[in-house]
Amino acid sequence: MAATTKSRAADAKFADMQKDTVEVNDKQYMTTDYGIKISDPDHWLRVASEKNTGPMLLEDQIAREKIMRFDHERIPERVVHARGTGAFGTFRLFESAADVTTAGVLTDTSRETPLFLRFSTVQGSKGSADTVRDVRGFAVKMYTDEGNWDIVGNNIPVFFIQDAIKFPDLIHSVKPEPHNEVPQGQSAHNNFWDFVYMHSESTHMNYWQMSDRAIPRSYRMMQGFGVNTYSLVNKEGKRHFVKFHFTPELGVHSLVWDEALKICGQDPDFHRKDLMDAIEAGHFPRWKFGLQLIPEEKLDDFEFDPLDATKVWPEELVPIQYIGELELNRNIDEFHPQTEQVAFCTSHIVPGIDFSNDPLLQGRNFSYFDTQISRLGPNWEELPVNRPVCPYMNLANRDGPMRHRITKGTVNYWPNRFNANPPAEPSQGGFTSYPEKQQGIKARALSEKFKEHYNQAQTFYNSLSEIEKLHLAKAFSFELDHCDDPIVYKRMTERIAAVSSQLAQTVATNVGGDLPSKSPKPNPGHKAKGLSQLEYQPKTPTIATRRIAILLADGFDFNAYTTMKEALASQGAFVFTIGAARQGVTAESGQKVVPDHFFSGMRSTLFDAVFIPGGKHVADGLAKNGVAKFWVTESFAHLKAIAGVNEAVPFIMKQIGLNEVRVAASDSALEDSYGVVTGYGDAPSTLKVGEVGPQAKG
Ligand code: HDE
Repeated sequence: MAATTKSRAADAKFADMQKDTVEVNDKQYMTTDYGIKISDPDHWLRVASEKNTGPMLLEDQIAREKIMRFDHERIPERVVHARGTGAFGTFRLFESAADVTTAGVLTDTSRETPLFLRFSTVQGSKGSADTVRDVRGFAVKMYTDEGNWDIVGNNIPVFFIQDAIKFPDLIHSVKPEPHNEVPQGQSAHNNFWDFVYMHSESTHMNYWQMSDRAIPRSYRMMQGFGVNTYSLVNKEGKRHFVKFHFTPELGVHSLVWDEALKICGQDPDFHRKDLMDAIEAGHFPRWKFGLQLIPEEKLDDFEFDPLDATKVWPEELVPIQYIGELELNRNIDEFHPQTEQVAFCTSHIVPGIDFSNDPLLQGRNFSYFDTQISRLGPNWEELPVNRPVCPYMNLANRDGPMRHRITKGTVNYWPNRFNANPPAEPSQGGFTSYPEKQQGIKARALSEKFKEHYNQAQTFYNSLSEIEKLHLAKAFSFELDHCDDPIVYKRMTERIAAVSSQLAQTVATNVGGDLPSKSPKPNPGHKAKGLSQLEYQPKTPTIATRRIAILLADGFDFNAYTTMKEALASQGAFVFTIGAARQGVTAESGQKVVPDHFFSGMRSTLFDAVFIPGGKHVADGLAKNGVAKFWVTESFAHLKAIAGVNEAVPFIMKQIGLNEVRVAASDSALEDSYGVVTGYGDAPSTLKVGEVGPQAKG
């Protein structure tokens, strides 16, 4: 019973999927898979001796179907990106890119293209936690009028390796170690850091991965990058190289590490639920879609090779041109046939788009199709979530296990005497490859510029704010502290010095590496645009979909509670009442409120902010409850916004260790107040940023 569907008349994919959708209801009798009605689903057929203790009969075809079906109900999990969640949505184009491509999806501004987007983590298995430190997958399947177009991207714009042949080694090194299958959901172990030390090309990616980008607050608050270089070809046959960008409307936000670690245990499905809840509530997440373009003849004009996936194209040199928008607006109805069976291929492009000689992309183009065959079988593209919305048919691509479609006719080859299923001319929309001139000898080699590995890592690090740098130092230290082989953590601190000797000193001190005396490569201090995530703030700040907790015990101020709750909910915030007991708590004025959760059931880590109304409940309840006190202390430690009125003010101050007015209200008040807002009188109008502490009374 899928209650979360948001139907959109324009969504051709939604209509298409309906053909294979059934509703569970109380009118349809239970049947076997071959259709007979079942009368007793609870007992296996047996020899009913006097006391019904006789043997079970293998003859029971109903029981056998059920058990054997169950025995085979898993498909192999993805070898990487096994843990994920997805949703349907729409792509809209605001500005035609007809000057650079013929692709309808990028030129026809009247279209709405349906899509499916799957987010994922990379390292952990299907049942691992959402908030681990990891790269996030950002895989988009657009069901365009000319066929499916997949952008199989990440939330980080660069990658660990330059050549696809190293991918199995990279993944083996980061996955749980072979002798003990440890650790799950993290790269903090010997093998990973051993491998990346041996690949200085990974350095740039390591910096991104150790930054706050790898612990996002929400899938809705991350960027998406195509990473690899594709081509766009226009109607004159001119080629531009292109990188694809998705920039979230909500800005880029992260958890703090301690919080991320705790959420792994407290709510391993945190990101899944966050996405579904937002879509369910009609707060559809949106990303601006942009292109970075390099004309073919300019490919050699850069000090780096634009086809090297360990490098970004600096925005100062190649600005992003935003031309469209991606919106997620419909939750899935069932996980397995949709999110689990969706399958992406980097090789799935539509006319007007082409590949490049990016050596990582070329390898990926082989790998994805191959892995889908192993995961889902050769007919994987027939599955409802994977099939195109445009007409499709290929006489020769047929048979194989689980073929679903029935193709009528007497021929299964081309050419045939009936001219059945003919190819299309380019003028009729047939795909043609860009006629790139190629000449060379066979060699296992990369271009000269691929050999430079540190410049962009330095620029990335230099461009971070102080707080981001601090987090990065802690992340490197955490990871290397989890390596117990000295050669691994000692060598890695040496490598860190190639980007920043100061950072290397900090990390080496923490983890016991050798203190590098000088950097193997001077850092000239270059900075660039678009690298610090603090640059990505929402245009219009919003609390919509932010989770806000209100703490209550017996004796709270009912008026302050309801006024604040309504004020927050009216702005689209998700407000939760957390109380001493789910039995109910009673206000000073006698009203009873049944909280959504009790203090230990739902921790501060799962919320963005906390409010405490005044009333006797503070002294009589909260101040006597260790978990309630810790709620406030922990919220403060995780940099959450905290608000309180009247009796709650001294209580909050005590838990966070502040007891004096910090600043008067000013532009920088919010920052200087540590995100604590307090007031006396009627909430919420009384709450003032920057008036921290009981002395602010007045
Ligand atoms: Fe993947 N990758 N990858 N990858 N990748 C897979 O395909 C591979 C790479 C990415 O939600 C697999 O369907 C090779 C870069 C995402 O279903 C597999 C190489 C980027 C997803 C595979 C790379 C990615 C995958 C496993 C190096 C960012 C999840 C299951 C040459 C741009 C898609 C599957 C989903 C999944 C191979 C490198 C992103 C094995 C060989 C770079 C988001 O085929």
